[in-house]
Amino acid sequence: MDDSKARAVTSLAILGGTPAFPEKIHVGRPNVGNRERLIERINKIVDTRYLSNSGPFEREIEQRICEMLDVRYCAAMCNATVALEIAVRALNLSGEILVPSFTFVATVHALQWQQITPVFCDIDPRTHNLDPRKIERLITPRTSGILGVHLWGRPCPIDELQAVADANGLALLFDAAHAFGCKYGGRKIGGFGRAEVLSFHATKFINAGEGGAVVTNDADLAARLQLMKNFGFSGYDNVISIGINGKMNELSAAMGLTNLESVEEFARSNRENFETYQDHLDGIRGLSLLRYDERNSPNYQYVVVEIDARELGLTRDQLVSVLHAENILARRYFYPGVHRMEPYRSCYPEAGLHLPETEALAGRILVLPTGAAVSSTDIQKICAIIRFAVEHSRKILEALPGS
Ligand code: T4K
Repeated sequence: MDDSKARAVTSLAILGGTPAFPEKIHVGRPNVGNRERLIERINKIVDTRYLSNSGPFEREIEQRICEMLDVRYCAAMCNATVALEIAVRALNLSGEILVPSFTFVATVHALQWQQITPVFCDIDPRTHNLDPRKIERLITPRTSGILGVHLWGRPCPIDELQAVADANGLALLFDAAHAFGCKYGGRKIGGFGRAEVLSFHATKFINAGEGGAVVTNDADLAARLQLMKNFGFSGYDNVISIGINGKMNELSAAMGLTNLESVEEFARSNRENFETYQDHLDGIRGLSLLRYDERNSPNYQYVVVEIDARELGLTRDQLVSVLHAENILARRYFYPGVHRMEPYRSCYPEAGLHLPETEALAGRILVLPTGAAVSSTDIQKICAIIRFAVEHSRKILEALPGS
């Protein structure tokens, strides 16, 4: 793509050219650590025939997470969605919980699944996180908590949210699915609020294939979490509470432990990728790369750009079409906002009226491929395609069917 001047716009795959990448380039390609270490652990699992139910690796990963995040207790679970459900249940929350709509749908499903009404609060367009100035007016006598999401690993305004929670007697908890290893005010994410929920899904910074965890400094809560994730069993034949199957199996724990050993390497390669994007997208008017604050030790798992269609000459969705045709599977996370997905769209048809920033942002955001499996050369090629498409936006629009 260096020969952008000489190239004809019809060489773009969307206009009939050959895709720039023969294989699809994904946003969520998993980071995988040392293969030998993983196989060693898997061999151990097979040798001992201990596959699940408080196995040694599940226990070890809980301990390891506590050490790494400076928290007292960790309950490893099968995924973050179930972990969120168990957390709100163990905290005895009910009625209504304030939550952003600009998040992955699982954050909100976890509440609805527990028959708790999600009350959507708008975000601050600068941070993409809950806007604490908009929280208070949404509190009603039925409100029991606030569920903040550290979106893209950038921490919520935790102090402000905690102040609102304290003033109104609400539980504050966090969906920290994106924020493993990140900090707020010099402290690691994990120890804030009543509890924080981590995801170890394949696409996350640290993955266990599928996995999640609830971390907390509250000993009673931690005991309830351990009970609830294991059907309420307290020893053989002794069920002492409601529970579900939320356990992390040994294969997942083995994968998670192995990947935790590579946390620094993943952070480094994500950061290098981010910097390559930064260098090569620089100066494209109408496209701005979401910045991370180094003081918060970001994990750079998400490379997010915001599109101003008027300046760029292409809408976000037109750019997505250009990229997808080239086999670059950029994603529109978290379009169109949870309030516009079912069942929320039908249950709360008016919600959008109070979410102007969420609605606007959901139309502007694009997430680009990164992770250890995406090379610097790939990224340079992706950026060159974006630049080329933007330079030729008018011709692309003229040539596109229906224009
Ligand atoms: N809270 C927040 C804020 C979250 O973002 C999430 C999950 C959760 C809670 C719930 O956590 P978990 O219950 O999942 O632990 C993906 C992930 O499935 C989801 O975990 C994640 N957020 C969300 C942001 O992204 P999709 O629908 O985009 O998944 P999918 O299958 O399209 O995968 C994304 C890309 O990754 C694909 O283009 C292919 C690639 N990929 C995916 C997998 C699974 C691979 O290359 N290899 C793989 O193994 O939701």
